[in-house]
Formats: sequence, C-alpha cells, structure tokens
Amino acid sequence: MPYKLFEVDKEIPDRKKHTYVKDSADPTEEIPKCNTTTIPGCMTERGCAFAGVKGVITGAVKDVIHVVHSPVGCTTYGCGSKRYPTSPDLPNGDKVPIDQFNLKYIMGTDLKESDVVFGGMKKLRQSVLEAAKEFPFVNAIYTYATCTTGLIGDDMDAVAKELSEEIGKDVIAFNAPGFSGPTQSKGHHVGNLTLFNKLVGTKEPPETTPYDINLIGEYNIDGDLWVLKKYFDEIGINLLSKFTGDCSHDEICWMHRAKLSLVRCQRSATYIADLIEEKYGIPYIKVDFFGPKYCAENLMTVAKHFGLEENAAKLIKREMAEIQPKLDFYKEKLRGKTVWVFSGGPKNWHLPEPLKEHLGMETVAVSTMFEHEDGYEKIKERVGEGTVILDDPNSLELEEIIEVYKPDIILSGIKEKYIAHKLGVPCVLIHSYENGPYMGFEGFLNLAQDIYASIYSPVWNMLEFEEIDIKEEELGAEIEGMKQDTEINVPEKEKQKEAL
Ligand code: CFM
Repeated sequence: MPYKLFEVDKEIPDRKKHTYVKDSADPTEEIPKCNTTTIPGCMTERGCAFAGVKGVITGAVKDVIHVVHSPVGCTTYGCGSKRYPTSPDLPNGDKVPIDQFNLKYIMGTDLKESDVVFGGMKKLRQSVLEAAKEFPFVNAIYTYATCTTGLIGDDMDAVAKELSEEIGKDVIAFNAPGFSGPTQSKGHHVGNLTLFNKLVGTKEPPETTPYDINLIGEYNIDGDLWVLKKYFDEIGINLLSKFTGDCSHDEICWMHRAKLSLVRCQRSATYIADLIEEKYGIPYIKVDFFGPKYCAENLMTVAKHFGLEENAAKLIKREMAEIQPKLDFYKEKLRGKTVWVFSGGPKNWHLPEPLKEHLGMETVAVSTMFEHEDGYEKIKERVGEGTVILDDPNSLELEEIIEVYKPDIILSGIKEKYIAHKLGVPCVLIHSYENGPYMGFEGFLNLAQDIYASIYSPVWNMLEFEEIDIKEEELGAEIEGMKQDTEINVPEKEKQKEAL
C-alpha cells in the first residue's frame, strides 16, 4: 500500500495520508497530503509564517534594519536567521559599515499589555524612528506583523507609508502574522508579494548590459551564491539583482530591468518570478545547481540563452576534471550507504539523485516541513522504489524512521541532529551546512567530504548503548508516581492562588 501509518501514530491515524511509500506499480497519482495545518498533538518541526518572511526572504538583505512589531519573544526568535553571509559592498560603491549587519541586528517594538488593549501603532512609529536614528546608513526599514499585532489589527501599512515620507527612505510592512498560514511557506509568499508590489520598478540600475539576470531564490547559504557568481562572471553573465542572498535593497527595486530571471529555490521564490514575467515580460528558467550533473546542465541552459555556451563548456570541462578524482574517492567510500534527507522542501528533490549518481548512496526516506504538491511530485520522480516520502513529520516519527530504516546518515537541520546523535546515527546539516558552500562543483565536493567525515568518524565505534529493559510494571509505577506528584501539586497551587 502506498500510504503508511507509523507505529507511533496509532492514536493519530490522520497521519497516514501524510506518508507515502514510492511504488511504481501504484496506478494512482497519489502523493503525501501536504501544505495543510499540522494535526493537533503532533510535535511538528515547522516554523511560522513570520519566520518565513524574516528568516528566509528578507533577512539576507544587507543594508536594511528589521523592526519586529511584537512582544519581545518574536523579536528574539526573529534574530535567528539562516547562515547567509554578506559582503559589505553596495551597488553605488558605498559599504555597509558593520560587518554581517544582516546577521547581527534586529529591533522590536516590545509590546506590553496596554499596547494590546489600546493599539500598538504609536510604538511602531517610535521604534521605526529610533531604528532610523540608530542606524543612519541603512537604505530601508522593514517592519513585520506578528500574531499579536495581527490580532490587534494595527494598520502597519499606514504607519509605513507615513514614515517613508517622513524619513525619506522606504519603510515596508510585511503582513504575515505567524498564524496566517500552516507553515513558513505562507511567509515566503507574502514576502514575495510585498517586495514586488512595493519595490520592483521603483528604481533604475546605474547601468545595464545585454547579459543581465535576476538570480531569484538564492540566499547565499554559507557562500552558495558566491560560487554561482564566480561561474556566471566567468561565462559572461551579470547578476543585476539577487533575490535575496548578499543583496542590497536597491537591487530589488530594479529587478524589472533584467533580461532573464533564474529561479533557484522554487518553493520560496517562484512567486516573484511569475509576477515579474507577467508585468514586465521577463522570462524565467527554473534551475538546479546541486550536484555536478545538474550544475553542468543548468549552467549550459542559461549560457545558451545568451549565446555563451562556449564559455560554459570550457568552465564545466575544467571544473569536472578538477573534482572527478576526489569524487571517485568519496564514491568508493560511500557506495551503498543509506541516507535520510529531511529539509524544508526543495532540497529533498535536489539531493537524492546527485547522491546516487555521484556518490552511490541510496535514499531510504525523505521528509519535508512545508513542501507543496509540485515539490512532492518532483520528489516522487527523483527517489527510488520503496523510499518513504513524509510530510511534516513529528518527533516520534523521526525516531521511528531511524530505528526502522537504520540510515547510515541523516541530512537534516539542527532540530533533528541531536535526536540522530542520541540514537548513534551521524548527521550533516543541509539547511545551514557544516563546511559549505554545498552548491556547484566544488560545493558538492564539500558535501561529500562532510558526509564521508561524519560516517567514518571513529566516534561512532566508541559509543556504547546500554539496553534499558523497562518492565511494564516499572513503567506503570513511574507513571503512578508522576500522577501523585501532580495531585500533590494541585492543592498547593490552589493554596497559592488563594493567597494571592
Ligand atoms: Fe528554499 Fe532554502 Fe529550501 Fe527555504 Fe528553509 Fe533553507 Fe530549506 Mo532550511 S529557501 S525552501 S525556508 S531551499 S532555510 S536555504 S534549507 S528549510 S529546503
């Protein structure tokens, strides 16, 4: 049967529709149920819609200050960002004076109870003015709605419009309160729409060439974008705008002047490519630079668009010759090793084929936090028979996958890493990377090296797992004890309340 219910999900049978096992004999077009609210009771790994805007789309822009309109918790949470480094250089020759400013600074309105009762717009105004004063070099101020302000109903657009005129810089409001969608994916969408509606077409680039492109949905994780930039520079293609890795505010404003858009992360950023095509007639190509084969094919496709295929051929030949001996070494060591890939979405269809083709590794399971139907179709196409494809896994399922499928390694994020380690399984981070970049020719070699180093680390042979055989009666006694504790504590709490 293509759908599978995990042992741990016996009490929540609704989870069955979210787990599909690839079976080519299955005549249906089925894929896991996805892009819907997490089933109550599941300890999900997902983020919220606000995280989707600030943590993914806008957090990489290097010359803006972010003001989160929230009680302080969301601001602190909003501090955590992807590992997207930036260079200080701006298109007009200026430099951002604080190194990695986008990773280091965030501001918040610090809402209190009275703001919730009487409205928070005054505080937003005050905070934006303070931000402008504190960081005079920024070229724009981005503000964010959160659950609290979404519920109060503060008109952030009105405040932003008024302040843009007052400060003389773009002040933009992103209206994606945490609850506004089932996952961070909703925030990606809102981020795209807001940037398109408010910025694209509002400024002109200092100069243009016939080889200008928008590189969309590339966030420069651990330097990925810089690898691609090096390739495009050599081929003769100019990155007019980057959306949004190592990007400046102004670049977004002149995205309408490119000759072609490339969409790298197709989950988080196809929206803006569609809108730019519709309004300005700029075509776009969906691209994949993970793994040498896809990287070569896609560089060639882009180069052909501009009649620069000779340059691309030269680059591909040289790069392949350089990495091949090392790839052969890793393939020798990693052939037949099994892997479970767990990312937000796209990396689940980017990675299984290159891992198989270039390293001989078998993907036994893939899971995503927020992928949509189109992504699951790509995943289904690119994984082998019997691979488990899982939507929005809960923590207990993660453990069951490890115990049942016994992958040799897990490629995932930080939340899963230590579950894996506790179960004696190595893990390489593929969201923020270990020793990236992981994209392009040399990037794939870095990934191979990290996988090799993790699997072959001597530490796994030093672990000793003690079999703990908990008898049912003992477990019963333990639960009884816990119940008693709660019972004892209840009247205590009541007493405390009365005392108040
Ligand atoms: Fe796109 Fe990304 Fe991803 Fe993503 Fe992400 Fe990411 Fe990811 Mo983590 S933008 S959807 S929201 S490729 S942070 S760099 S790794 S979950 S698969």
